[in-house]
Amino acid sequence: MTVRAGDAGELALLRTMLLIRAVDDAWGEAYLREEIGGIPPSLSTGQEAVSAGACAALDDGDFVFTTHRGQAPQVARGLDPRQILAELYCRRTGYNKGKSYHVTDVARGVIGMGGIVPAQVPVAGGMALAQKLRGTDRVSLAFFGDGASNEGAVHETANLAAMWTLPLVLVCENNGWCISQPVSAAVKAPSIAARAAGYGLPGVVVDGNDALAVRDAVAAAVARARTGGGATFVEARTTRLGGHLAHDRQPYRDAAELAAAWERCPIRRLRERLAAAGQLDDAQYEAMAAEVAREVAAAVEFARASPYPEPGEAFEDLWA
Ligand SMILES: Cc1ncc(C[n+]2csc(CCOP(=O)(O)OP(=O)(O)O)c2C)c(N)n1
Repeated sequence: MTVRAGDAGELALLRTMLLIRAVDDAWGEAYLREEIGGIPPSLSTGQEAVSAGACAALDDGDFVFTTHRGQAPQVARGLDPRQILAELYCRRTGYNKGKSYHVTDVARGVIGMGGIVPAQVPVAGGMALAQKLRGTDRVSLAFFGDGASNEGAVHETANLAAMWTLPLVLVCENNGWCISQPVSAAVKAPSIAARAAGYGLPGVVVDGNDALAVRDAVAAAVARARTGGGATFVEARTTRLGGHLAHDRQPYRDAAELAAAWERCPIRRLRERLAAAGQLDDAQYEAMAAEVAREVAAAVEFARASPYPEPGEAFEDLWA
């Protein structure tokens, strides 16, 4: 099977989700082994369908703006796991030459990753405005969390996107948690997407553990944006399975709730769906998973074998 990240078919979506999880696992394990330091990894375990589905709805040349949980969309956009992991290992062969921890690949439309909640959303709006003023048909997509959805920058961006009919897709990745605060303690309304009406935008709620449903909902929003219809607010409901960061053992979480959430694992779900449709048997799944594991193991070795940047390089590639 030769499916690659960036393809929109069902098998490709499954492989993308497996690759996202494997890259995340490799990063988290490297941190817990103290092989890499810095801020603990923010992983997307359980949320893979949101990035895989949403990015599958984009074309080459479109733009993606990611959160602190940025590895999933980077992988889904087809970035090279070797260069992603090299960046996370702070090596010179990484996407940002090992100097930033924040993966950027302008050629693939991945415009950095934001540690400041939700600073990437107005920047995505700015990119959408730039594309509109230049007369291109490129679409910008901003991911942000349920916690971020309560911040002013999201509201300001959504309002301007509506006023200026911007080619923007706002994807609220509602994983149920803002660190240790459940969304029910931060959002009174039954739906975050319902806020879209207040901006004059369409709002859509989609099952964020169903990669095909996410792909189709975002594809509709992308088509609307690309043809001059303006922005859409998509709320993809999923569940964070791991801790907020890799070292978080989630003592604040109910064991039964977490166990039930694992039952909804998006990878397992798509695998079972494809198996039921006769498109994937156990041997084919195992072969796909093994191939992904080999790719990520090789990426880890590539990162480990790569040199660190020289101290003086800290003063290169600066832009202000
Ligand atoms: C402006 C700002 N405030 C607080 C933080 C600390 N912080 C980092 S991640 C995070 C939680 C964000 O929750 P959510 O938007 O739901 O995204 P999730 O972590 O669930 O993916 C917070 C509060 C930050 N990075 N930036």
